[in-house]
Amino acid sequence: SESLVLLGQHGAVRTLTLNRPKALNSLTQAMHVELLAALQQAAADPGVRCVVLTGAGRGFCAGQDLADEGAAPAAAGQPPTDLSLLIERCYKPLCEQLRAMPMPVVAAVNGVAAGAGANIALGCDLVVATESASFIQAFTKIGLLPDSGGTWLLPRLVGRQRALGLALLGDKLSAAEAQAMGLIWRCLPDADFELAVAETAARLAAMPTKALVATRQAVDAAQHLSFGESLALEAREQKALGSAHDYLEGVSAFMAKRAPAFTDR
Ligand code: T3D
Repeated sequence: SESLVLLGQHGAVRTLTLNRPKALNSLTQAMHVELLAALQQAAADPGVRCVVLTGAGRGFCAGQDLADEGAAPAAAGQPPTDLSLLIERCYKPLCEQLRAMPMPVVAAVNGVAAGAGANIALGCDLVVATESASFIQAFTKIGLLPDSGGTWLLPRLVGRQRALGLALLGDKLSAAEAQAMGLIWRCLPDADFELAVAETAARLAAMPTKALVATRQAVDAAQHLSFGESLALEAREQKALGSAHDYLEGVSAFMAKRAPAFTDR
């Protein structure tokens, strides 16, 4: 049977494509298994310096497949469905793996991103979306709260009021609106979306990977640190980066007015 997550490699860029287009790439347990394995494989591969997550067909990801085993609500008289099992088994490992990747992760949102699909995208390092894409915090429409990190990510990305506006009302947000409110990095024209994604990913892959990952980690850690503690964390990280090969390469290239060739990972 065909893979539920397609793997592509161009240079040091690994592309993972969610591949259940007929159901807008909504997530089944089988898909979770493949996606987590693909992320772990990319993390362990020294030839991968940037990961792109995208979707096949007209959608990015419509969140949990509501018909899949473990998600469908129990009929009256049946034992209740325990959604925390799916979260523990599937969503928590996925969301944690995404934030722990030892290289930058770009969400290339090619179409609608709904429910967990939206928040998985927002948990990536850079979110770019094609102009016909959209974001929907669909959870409350079916009686749930935003998961996959939504309650953590949304207020940090756009502030409490907009987070609640998005989460409570569950309206469809266009990619242009998402960019305007700072929910995503860029909304890009449909015509050259793939090319623009490839260029951004290739740029990230050519950059000093350890510095990029340390930057993400320090920005996230700062959410619960004082200013002084962040200064101390920056000093610790800078000490490590300053003794790595990529710093020597970066400064040498700058002095020699040539392009750097970063290799640390
Ligand atoms: O398990 C837990 O731990 C709980 C976890 C929850 C996390 C969540 O993600 S909850 C939120 C789940 N997602 C949703 O509620 C979104 C449901 N989908 C939609 O609202 C709409 O599909 C969209 C707004 C995303 C797109 O609308 P549209 O009109 O462009 O497409 P469509 O016709 O609705 O969907 C196309 C097909 O995909 C359709 O199948 P069909 O009729 O052609 O055979 C539709 O049923 C299927 N599909 C879309 N989303 C899901 C889905 N099938 C199963 N689960 C889905 N989430």
